[in-house]
Parts: sequence; structure tokens; C-alpha cells
Amino acid sequence: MFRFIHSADWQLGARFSQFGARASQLREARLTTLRRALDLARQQAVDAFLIAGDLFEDNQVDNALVTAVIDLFRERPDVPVYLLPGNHDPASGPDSIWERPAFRNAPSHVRVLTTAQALDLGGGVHLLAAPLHQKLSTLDPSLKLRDLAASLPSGTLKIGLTHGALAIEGKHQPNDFPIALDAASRAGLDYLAIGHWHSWISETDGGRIVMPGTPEPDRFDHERCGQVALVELAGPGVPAKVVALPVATLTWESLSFDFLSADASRSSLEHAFNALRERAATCVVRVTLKGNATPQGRRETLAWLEGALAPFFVSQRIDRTALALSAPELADLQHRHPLLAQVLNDIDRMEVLATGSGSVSLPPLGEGTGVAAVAPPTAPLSLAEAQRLLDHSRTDLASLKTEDFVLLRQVLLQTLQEVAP
Ligand SMILES: [Mn+2]
Repeated sequence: MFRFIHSADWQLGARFSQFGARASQLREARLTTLRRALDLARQQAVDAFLIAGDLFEDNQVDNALVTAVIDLFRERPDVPVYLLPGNHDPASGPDSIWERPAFRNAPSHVRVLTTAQALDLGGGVHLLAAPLHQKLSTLDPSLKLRDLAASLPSGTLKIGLTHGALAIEGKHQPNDFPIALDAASRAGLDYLAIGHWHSWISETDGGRIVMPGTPEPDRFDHERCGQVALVELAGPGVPAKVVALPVATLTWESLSFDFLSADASRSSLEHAFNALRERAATCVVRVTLKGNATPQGRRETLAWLEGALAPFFVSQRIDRTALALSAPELADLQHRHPLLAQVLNDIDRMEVLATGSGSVSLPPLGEGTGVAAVAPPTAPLSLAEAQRLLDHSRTDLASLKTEDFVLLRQVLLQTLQEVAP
């Protein structure tokens, strides 16, 4: 029985420059997560802690960070660490991070695998490593594992370690170290520990190839991350038992607010904030605002959001709000675009037919607007014409309410602004 933790893609030292003053706390969270994962490894009394590439963001990260990482390893001498250079931190020569004094003087239970090699871990277990030496390559790095495995006696437990994209048709770049989908069975490996993508994938090659994803989420749109793999290998040829252990410090939540339905947006955001309240101190929240708003409506919403977002560890507002057209601007737009004037007049007419009354989309012209009156539509819409137009969308004229027409005008004007700002 051989038990180990398989992790990858820590990208320690990631800049997070979009978060300004909070960036250092986001970087700090990743070290907290590494400490937690190493402590889990110790509790589980594993035989090894594998890092399948990209421990660091790049080869330029601060020496202080490198020292902090080595110290975490040093404090846990009972957790043997095997480190593989990935595409972010390739073993590219004298300037690579692995040549820094901190690594050259690292304790003996920390092994950096800068060359392709098969390590005898004792008890009939071999670790076969294929590190990366550059940032891009069209070559499958697992081919080296096949060569290494060929020289080992059969009947030994073989664990591969490399870094690259799974060569799934249409889902990888050709120069992103494409790893064949049968790389483990092709090389006769019992398990192939890889890293590179940030989401957990464990079904490839009959479960022999595992990509654990990043242990600490670093984006809003990544799923199945924040875990390391705890792997048990009972013996050669026996399927691996793989369990995902959650280790992440922070969660990332992306929410939105649409002025098109401001009330509904606000209540659904309030609901979401309440659901996150208990873990607000470890939550990175982003709210994207969109739609058309009056200056006052936008101000009020932003002020409310500022208070609502205050309890969160990090919050970000992306303001894609467009200012709603003022009455003179709308009149001017209709004046310059008779077709738009026609459509708005048809909407007004349809509202009258459906509800018996109507709001008028045209502002009063003349005084103050400085815009000449808009030409009247070619002909008012008749009841029969309105019904015929609605038949196409299987809509019953009598079912339409005033709010539907308000929304219809908003959608029309908002779409126009988005398509032709
Ligand atoms: Mn990578």
C-alpha cells in the first residue's frame, strides 16, 4: 500500500494586481492553504506529497516567498515532498527558481526533480518524473515516462509525474504540452499525477490519469477547484483509490445586478449576500452591474452595494452601467432615426390597444428640448394588425400589461445602446 497527496498549480506569488491593496492578502491565503494541505498530509501519515508542476507563479517570485515555502516544508520533516517544475516554473537553467540558494540548501526530505528520472522510493515503488524545461512545447512530456518505465522491472508500482494539457480534441492548444489520453496505460503506469488545468479531472485513462486542479481558486469562473487528491495504491495493476480533500482558504463568488430588473436584482443579491454571510471573511465577491440607469438610480445602487459588500474579504464592482437616455436625448435619437420613432409609436399604439391606456415614449417637444417634432408614423397600428403581429409569438394581446410595455421599451433602447453606442 502506497498513500500520497497529489497536488499541482499552486502558483504561489500570483500577482492579483486587479485587487490593488488586497493582493498581498490573496497571495498570503495561498500559503495558508499549502500549510493546511501539508498538515493534512501529516495527519494522514502519507508516504509522499507530490507537486505536479507550477508550485510558483513564475521563476521571478520574491526570495522571501521561496524561503517561506521551504520553511513550511522544513517544519514537517515527516512529509516527504517531491517537486516537479511546470510551465510556470520550468527548470530552464541557472535563472530558474530551483537554482536559488533556498532550494539548493533545502532539507533532504524535499526533492526537486529537475531532470527526467525514475526514483526508487523503496518497497517496490518507483516515482517517474518528466519535468518541464520551457514554457511551451508541442511534445507530449509523458513520452519520457514511457522510456523510463521500460527500464524498470515489471511487477513494481509505478507512479508518473508530469505537467501539461490533456490532449482532448478541441480543448487544448497544440503547444501546451499535450498529454495523450492513454499516457498512463501506454507507459504501464499505475497512476499518472499531472497538473496544469485548474479544475479537477479524474476519469481519464480509466482513472489512471488525475489532474487535481488548483488547491486555491484564483478566478471567478473556475469550477471543481480548491482540492488536493489523496491517493491510495494497493499494488501494481490495482485501480487507484482517489479522494478529493478540500483545502481552499477562499471562495470566489461572481454575482450580477441588472438595472433592467432592478428590484428583482436587488432582492436576489440580498439573498445571495445572506447565504454568504457566514463565510464573508473568506469570500472574494464580484458584482457586475449592467443595464441602463438614471444617474440617481445608479448612485443609490452603488451606495447600497458599498455597505452590503463591506463584510467580504475582498469585493470588486464591475460597472458596465450605461446612462439611461434623458428625454431630449431620446427625442433627438428618434428625430435622427425615423424607423426607431416608428417602432416606438407602434409600441405606444399596441399598449393603448392592450391596456386601454398608455404611457407615451415621446417626451413633450418644443420648449426646452431644442428638437423639432418627430414626424408622425406612417399610419397608426390597427387592432387587427397588432393581433397579426403578436400571432407570430403566440402572444395574446389581452394578456399584456403596462409593465410589459415599459420593459419592452427598456430592452429596445438598451439593446440599441449596446449594439450601436
Ligand atoms: Mn501549468
